[in-house]
Amino acid sequence: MPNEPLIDGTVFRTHSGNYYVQPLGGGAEVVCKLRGNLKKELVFSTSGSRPRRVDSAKKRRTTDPLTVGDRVRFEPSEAIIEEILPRHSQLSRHSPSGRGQHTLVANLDQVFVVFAGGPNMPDFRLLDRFLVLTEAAEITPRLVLNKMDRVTEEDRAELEAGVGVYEKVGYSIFWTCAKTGQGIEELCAAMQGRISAVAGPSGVGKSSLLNAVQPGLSLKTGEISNADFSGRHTTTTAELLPLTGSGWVADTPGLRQVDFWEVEKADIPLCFPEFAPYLGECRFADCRHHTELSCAVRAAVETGEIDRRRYDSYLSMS
Ligand SMILES: Nc1nc2c(ncn2[C@@H]2O[C@H](COP(=O)(O)OP(=O)(O)OP(=O)(O)O)[C@@H](O)[C@H]2O)c(=O)[nH]1
Ligand SMILES: [Mg+2]
Ligand SMILES: [Zn+2]
Repeated sequence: MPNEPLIDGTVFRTHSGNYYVQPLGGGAEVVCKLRGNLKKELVFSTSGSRPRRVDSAKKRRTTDPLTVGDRVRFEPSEAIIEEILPRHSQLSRHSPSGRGQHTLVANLDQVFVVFAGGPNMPDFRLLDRFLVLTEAAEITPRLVLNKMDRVTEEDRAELEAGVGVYEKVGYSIFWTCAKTGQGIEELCAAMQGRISAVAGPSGVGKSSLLNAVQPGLSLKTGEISNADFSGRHTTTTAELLPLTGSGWVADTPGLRQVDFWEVEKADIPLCFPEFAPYLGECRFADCRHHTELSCAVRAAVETGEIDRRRYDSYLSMS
């Protein structure tokens, strides 16, 4: 029986059964343990109004009872977590054992998908995958074009046109340079009061950006972290880093597209926001928007309302 009122907090680090909790009302962090029987009864409640894809995601087995970003209630005198509050989102990848899912960060409000603007043109198809995977987890993606100092004059117009497509879709865009500080203030402001993560290919400057956003973090940069192209998963869990003012951010070096859960094919059209006005307008209710007759999505591609390259990305993953 708890002998003091429970306190709400956010788990920001986990380490061998210890959960570092920041009380919501402020004050010093508390290192908690999880009440033993909580481990077994972990079912995150669903609101009922959530789209189907969330419910199917929730049914999947989790290998970790509690992860960074989780909101908990703990009993302060004994530092025991008594309750875990429902998650509103979770960013997951296959568990290291290959069975079930491993949640990297819970309750993310947004993911900054980082790509390098130069010296090479970003791989827009890979970018689309990151966006779809973030959308599928119902987390707001934001797009960061880093290394703007490496963009050559002759590539600039093409880059701006390519990125303009995403702006038109409605994504917010950040043009940054971790070296010169370009765009860092805007990034800082967008992270205030929220739980964020950075994701993207290796070497694009995710850790460098966070070091610029929050001086003093001293995140390792330069070499490829978790050089792990053999297909083996590292067991490193993300940690939430506190931001000056308010908010948290997770640097997720191991996060690559292959680490994400497969998105169910039927959900992929929902992960392209610019398709939304046309879904339901197709002749066939089960239209996959490939070669079906009277497809409203394809018609919108023909008229240019949907960008053809984005549609090609859709075809490649659906
Ligand atoms: N010119 C230039 N170099 C940058 C910029 N941002 C980062 N870099 C360099 O790019 C390299 C990779 O940066 P990291 O921050 O380690 O990249 P990362 O995305 O965290 O990579 P992983 O942790 O492997 O996923 C480092 O040598 C950085 O110094 C930038 O805006 N401009
Ligand atoms: Mg890094
Ligand atoms: Zn269709």
